Amino acid sequence: MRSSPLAVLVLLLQVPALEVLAAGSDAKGEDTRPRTAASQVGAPIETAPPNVPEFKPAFPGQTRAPAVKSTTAFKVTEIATGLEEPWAIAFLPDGRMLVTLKPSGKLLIVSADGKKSPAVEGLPKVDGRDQGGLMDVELGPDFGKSGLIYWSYYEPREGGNGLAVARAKLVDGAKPRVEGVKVIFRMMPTLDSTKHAGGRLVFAPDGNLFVTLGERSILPGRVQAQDLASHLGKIVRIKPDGSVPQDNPFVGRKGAKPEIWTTGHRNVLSAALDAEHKLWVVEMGPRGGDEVNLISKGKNYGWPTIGYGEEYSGAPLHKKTAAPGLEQPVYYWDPVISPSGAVIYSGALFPEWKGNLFIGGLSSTALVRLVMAKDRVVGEERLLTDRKERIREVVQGPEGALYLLTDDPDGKLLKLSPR
Ligand SMILES: [Ca+2]
Repeated sequence: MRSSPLAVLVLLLQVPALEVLAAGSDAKGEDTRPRTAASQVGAPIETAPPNVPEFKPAFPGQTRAPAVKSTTAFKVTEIATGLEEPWAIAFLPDGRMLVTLKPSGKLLIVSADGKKSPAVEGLPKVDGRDQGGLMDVELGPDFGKSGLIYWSYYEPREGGNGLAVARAKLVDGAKPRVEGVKVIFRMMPTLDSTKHAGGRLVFAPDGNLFVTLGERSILPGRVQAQDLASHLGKIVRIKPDGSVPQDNPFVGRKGAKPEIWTTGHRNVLSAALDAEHKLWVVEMGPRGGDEVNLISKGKNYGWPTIGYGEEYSGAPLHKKTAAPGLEQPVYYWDPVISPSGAVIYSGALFPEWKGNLFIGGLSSTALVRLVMAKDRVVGEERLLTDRKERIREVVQGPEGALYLLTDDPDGKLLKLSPR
C-alpha cells in the first residue's frame, strides 16, 4: 500500500490567461476560434500603463510581446509545504531534491513525495536578514564521483556581508551532512547592505561555473557595477575549485578582477542555459526596468548608465536608454514582473514549450513564459496567476515536469505536469 505523508492537492488549471487575452484584444473583438501553440493575438499580455512612458523600445518586440496561450492542459501538484522562504531546487540523481531555505540557511533533501530530511549539517552561517541568506544550490559536474555540491549565500563578514560560493561533499543518509567545506569565491568588496547580491549558479558544459552578482542596492555599490576593480554588479566565471579560467576577458588587465565575465548588472537572480549553451539572465530592474539579457563574454550591460526604468521613488534614473558600447536587453518589462529563477524548457512532456524561457515572478505572482525565436521574444504568457503566489524558483525535473518554489514563510514546492 502506498500512502503519502502529505495530502497531495491537485489543482486543475483554470484559464485566466484566456480572459486576459480577451480583455487585451478587445480592439479586434474576442477571438473565439480554438487556439493552437501558433495562434497568437496582436495585443500584449500586459495591459497596465508603463511607469516610464517616455522611454521607448530600441526595436519592435523588445517589450510587450504578443500574448500567447499554452494549449497543453496541465495540473499543479503540491509536493511539499511549510518551507520557510525557499530559494532554490537542485535534483539529485535519484529524483530527490536539494532545497534551500533562505533566511535560516538550511538545506533540506525533499523526496519526490514530499518527505523532508533534517537540515543538512555543516553549512556555514548565513546573514539571513532581508534579501540575504542561503540562495542557490547546484550539483558539481562530477557529482557522481565526488559528491560535491555548490551553494551561494550571504556571508556574514566584518563590516557587513558579501556573496560567497562554497562547495563540499554531500554525505547522504538519515542525518545528512556536508564534509570538507571550502569557500571557492567571495564577492568583494564587503559592504553593509542586506540587498542585491545576486546568487544564481550555472555550470556551463565546459565545467566552468557562472555566478551572478548584484550591486548591493546602496549608492556606493551601484556605481561599482561599472568598476572592473569590484565584483559588484557583475557576472563572474570561475573553475569548480574557484580558480580563474585564463580565457576570462579581463585576465591580465591591470586593476581588474579576473573572475569578471560581464559588467553593468543591477541584481541578477535568474540565469539559464539554452540548447546551444548560451547563457541567458533575467535581471531585477528598478521600477519599470526588469530585463532579459543574452550574456556574451566581456560585454557591458549598462547598469546604472542606461536602462528603461526609474527609481522606486519615481525619480529619474537614466538620461538615456542606449549608449555606444552598452548592450541592449533582449526584452524588458514596464511594469516589472520581479524575476527570480529561470529555466529554458527542453523536456518531452510539453513539446510546445521547447526552447521557451520560464521565469518565476515575485511581485507579478506568475510563472512567466516567453516564446523565443532567433534570440528575440515573440510571445509572452502568464501562468498560475489564479494562485496569487510569489514564484521564487523554477527548474525542470528529470522527467520534464516543471518544479517551482513559492516565496512565503509557508513556502510550497509545486510540480507542474500534463493533466
Ligand atoms: Ca541593462
